[in-house]
Amino acid sequence: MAKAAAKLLKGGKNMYLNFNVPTYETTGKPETDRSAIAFWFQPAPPEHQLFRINGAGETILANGKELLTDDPGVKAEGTHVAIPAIPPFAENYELIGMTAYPEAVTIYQFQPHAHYRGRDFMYTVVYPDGREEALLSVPKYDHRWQMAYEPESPVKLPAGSKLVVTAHYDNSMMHMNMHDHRNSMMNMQNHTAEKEVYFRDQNQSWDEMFTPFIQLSIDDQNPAKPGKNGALEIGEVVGCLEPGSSGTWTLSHASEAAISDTQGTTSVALKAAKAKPLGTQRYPLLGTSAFHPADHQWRESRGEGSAHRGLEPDSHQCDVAAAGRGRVREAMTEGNAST
Ligand SMILES: [Cu+2]
Repeated sequence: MAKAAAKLLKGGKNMYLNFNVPTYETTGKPETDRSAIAFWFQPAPPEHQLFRINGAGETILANGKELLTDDPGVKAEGTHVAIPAIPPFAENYELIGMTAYPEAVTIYQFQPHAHYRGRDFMYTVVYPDGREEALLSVPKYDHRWQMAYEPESPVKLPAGSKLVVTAHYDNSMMHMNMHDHRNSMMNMQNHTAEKEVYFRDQNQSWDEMFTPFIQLSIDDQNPAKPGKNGALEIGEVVGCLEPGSSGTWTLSHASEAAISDTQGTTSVALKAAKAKPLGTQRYPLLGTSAFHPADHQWRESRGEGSAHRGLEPDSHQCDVAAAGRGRVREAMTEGNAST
């Protein structure tokens, strides 16, 4: 870990360690614990404080549809939304998470986290100029190894970047056989492909999680001088989703951007967006490739489902072909907040 950044360990009673490993499931018989822990203390105060966060959890889409923060249900651990259960035998349940970063940050480590059904993870950054870069691909995720991946050198995200993480879950017979979980009767009963798998709040390994963790520091944040300096705002616009050539998407007939204090979406906000008059702005949409808009039947199902975060199709109110009307929130930069 770079010496420029370090964790702050406060004294007092609030610190705890959470062991999240399969062997901590009860087996019904006495077991020996051989956990060990070590700390490396910094000889001098670091330049930056290190935080571990769900790096792409502000907006989450399940199988192409954005989850609203006021959807009914228990919020999945580490997220602001209730994630629908994985159906029995589902082989390719897809979750996409994203977070826009209004401030410049540096990423030191990636820790994709799911449970037994987790199959793969892909971390991608969308830079403010629209360039996309794959940061980490874990094609064969294995819950038994809780890997932390460190890039050769820390990854710098300029203010206005967006982190997009795609994960797939496999609840098929084949996948569950591949992972041999015969260490207890309880495990056998719970690790079967015939079950719906829930994203609970407090959960067990046979439940699921979607927490693409990262360890990051905020570039302008100096532990000696707390406070935000020059952060961008999150902007919200309403307009018509319009496909362009070569896979690009534009929000046309769009409103002026309004400042938003959240990246999540509520059903109330979507309703308000629908009632809002259209404008005359045009915004190129960045980072849409992660959503495979065509794969999510945007064109086929307009008027029924949502293919892009915060976009609620309503073709009657947009006079462009194959368009939907929607609401988009992005970190505003000169590049993507102007016409
Ligand atoms: Cu977990």
